[in-house]
Amino acid sequence: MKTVLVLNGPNLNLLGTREPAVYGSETLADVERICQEAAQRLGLEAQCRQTNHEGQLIDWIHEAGRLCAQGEMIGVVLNAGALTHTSIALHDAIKGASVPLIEYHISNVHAREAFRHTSWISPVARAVMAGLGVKGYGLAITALVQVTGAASA
Ligand code: CA2
Repeated sequence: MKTVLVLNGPNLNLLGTREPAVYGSETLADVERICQEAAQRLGLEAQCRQTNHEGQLIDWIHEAGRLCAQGEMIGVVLNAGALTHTSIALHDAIKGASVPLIEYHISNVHAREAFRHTSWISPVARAVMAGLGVKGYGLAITALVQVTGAASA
């Protein structure tokens, strides 16, 4: 069975503990359940990981590039948190790994502060989705299958 990698960056381990008006009351564990269910419906296995460290995200993206090249993984759903708005290193990693990637944000970043309107991920993402809450992770997995033409196996 092919896999899909779901990566969450800095502070997303705090989901459900603060700022419910912005991010909802669901936790990271709920996100992982949503991803597993969506992947299962599509004949995939979801691997969900969270880190507060930029370098760890970069290492995982490199690994995903190798697994995609081997046909074992269909791509990545990435919520890079605030690194979205700052990290040229993540931009370079995604470009270098040639990995199909959907950029996802729980909140509608374009309806928030101006500094959240810029993304270093968007230019190297296959698609960008935002503002659909935690259920959006499942929609992003479905979108990744559609844009990559990945058949379930
Ligand atoms: O909307 C999103 O998913 C974001 O990627 C979340 C990031 C933010 O910096 C981006 O602009 C948009 C922040 C993640 C922090 O998550 C928290 C969740 C609950 C409590 C505190 C932080």
